Amino acid sequence: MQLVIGNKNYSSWSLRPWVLLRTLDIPFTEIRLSFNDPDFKLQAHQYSPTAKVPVLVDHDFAVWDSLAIAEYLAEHFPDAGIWPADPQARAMARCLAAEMHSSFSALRQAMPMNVEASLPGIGMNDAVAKDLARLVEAWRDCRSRFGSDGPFLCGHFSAVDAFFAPVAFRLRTHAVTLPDDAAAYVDALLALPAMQEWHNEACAEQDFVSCDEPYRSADEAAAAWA
Ligand SMILES: N[C@@H](CCC(=O)N[C@@H](CS)C(=O)NCC(=O)O)C(=O)O
Repeated sequence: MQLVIGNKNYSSWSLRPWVLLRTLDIPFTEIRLSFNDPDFKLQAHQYSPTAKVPVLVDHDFAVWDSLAIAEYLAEHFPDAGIWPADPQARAMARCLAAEMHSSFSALRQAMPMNVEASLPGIGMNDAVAKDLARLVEAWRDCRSRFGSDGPFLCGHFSAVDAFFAPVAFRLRTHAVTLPDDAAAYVDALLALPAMQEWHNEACAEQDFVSCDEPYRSADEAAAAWA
């Protein structure tokens, strides 16, 4: 299996299946495309009809949406723990992954993933605060009902945590202050070996994408990366 991804510094959608595969030890080959490459669209279109990343390629079959990738993996690796075993925990995990997939637009827009950057205080506004309040409530609710066996939303790491992995980087980059329980969950995500691997590779990329860097010039980013 191959996973086609974008820049590790910026591609929040790519991180979800990548951290899921890595953390659950499912072997795959990574194909990284650069958003800076003038041929990005052409290259991505070779794998997906949407010309977007991520794409999971299984022989000649493409799955081009992160939620569909999680479900495809769950069907092909039923013992890998992609979703929690308990039916109610599984249903809640799916609700939260779907909510992350379709909501939190203020947070996504104002605090985009930029792994290597430090932008404390930038991006906060009323709509973001509302998204954050919902995140804290959702995490607390899931952990209190299903999280007793470990630090993740349903105890053990599963797909729902992979869906919130980009949020952990966003919150760290923007130095968002959280209640203790939410901060502990973010710390657990950031401490995953796969997250540390992604972080190190993102910092090593040095592939500045100007439209994703509204607060810095290319020179400032180059200096930060040096
Ligand atoms: N629904 C898709 C969204 C994929 C998506 O928007 N990917 C972005 C990268 S993070 C992309 O490929 N952008 C490049 C473009 O639109 O040209 C998923 O869940 O995988």
